[in-house]
Amino acid sequence: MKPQILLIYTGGTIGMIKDPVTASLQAFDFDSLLDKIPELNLLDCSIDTVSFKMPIDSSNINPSHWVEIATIIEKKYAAHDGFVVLHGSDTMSYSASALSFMLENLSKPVILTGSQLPIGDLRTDAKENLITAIQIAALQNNNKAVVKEVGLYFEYKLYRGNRTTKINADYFEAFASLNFPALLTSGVHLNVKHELLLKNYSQAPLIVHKSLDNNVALVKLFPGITATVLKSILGTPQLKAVVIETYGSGNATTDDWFLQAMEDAIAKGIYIVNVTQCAGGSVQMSQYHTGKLLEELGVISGNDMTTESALTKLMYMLGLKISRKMFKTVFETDLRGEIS
Ligand code: ASN
Repeated sequence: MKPQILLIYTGGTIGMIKDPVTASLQAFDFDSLLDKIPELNLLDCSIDTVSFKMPIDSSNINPSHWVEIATIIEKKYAAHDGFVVLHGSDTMSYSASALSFMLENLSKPVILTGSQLPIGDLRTDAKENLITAIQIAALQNNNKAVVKEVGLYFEYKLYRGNRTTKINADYFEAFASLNFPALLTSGVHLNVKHELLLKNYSQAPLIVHKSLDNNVALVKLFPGITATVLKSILGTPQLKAVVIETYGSGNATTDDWFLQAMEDAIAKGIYIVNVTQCAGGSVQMSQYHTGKLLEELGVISGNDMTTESALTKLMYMLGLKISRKMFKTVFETDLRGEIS
């Protein structure tokens, strides 16, 4: 039997057209999108489609949309062999990361893709991205899915979704996964790096976690950041966790006001996660004195996680209501291939 693939359309440039009056790009309906790619009929799989009622530019994505996508996957899980999520590129890495945590025991592919140019554009990158993403979602070995995780396919490469970051607003090669190699490259053949794929040997059923707590914040350090700015963020009502993008291998200023602000926040019960603002590499707080002080205060290490992954992992873990005693240990544990 041909693999049965579900295409979930959320919006993004891939399905946009130019507004004739304003010349800005706007989402349009999914059926018109499919009409633009008759090649889909040539693929060796059956394709079902479902679309957001109102397709959106991915800058408008929020956790409720992640719940919507995860719920569609949950409802259609038994009847389909793989899922392709068409998504705007701007926040695709956040959505891929969030979905990776929300979908526990995944044993089928969930591949996010989109494009930099609309599908109707003469030079579009949408067709290759979409067609290959569907082929990847349909890949099987002895009737079992080859990919059993949330991936992001863009410009000839499949990445682990929660390792990606959008790095370019113009180039077709819009994503990078600096701390983990591509899972598959597309050339004349699809070259799968089987040894890198998540294995999921357990026969456990899919668990879909839909409770996400977004009482989180992100602070990027820069030389000159003031105590007022930092304290105002840390004083946000209901704030439960903060990702701090530090320098290099997890270093920050050792000024008293900064360390005091960290200590006060932690004493109030706010979790502080340290990720590096470098595009690649890992936090190792014990390497320099300027990181060691943070470690001693109880700051959680984000290791080599992306900011997107750290933020969404926090939302997921806060939603799970993990105990204060266990939170640091669980956060620093690799749950879905997000940490090396
Ligand atoms: N603004 C668009 C989006 O993220 C960008 C894109 O899809 N290339 O929805």
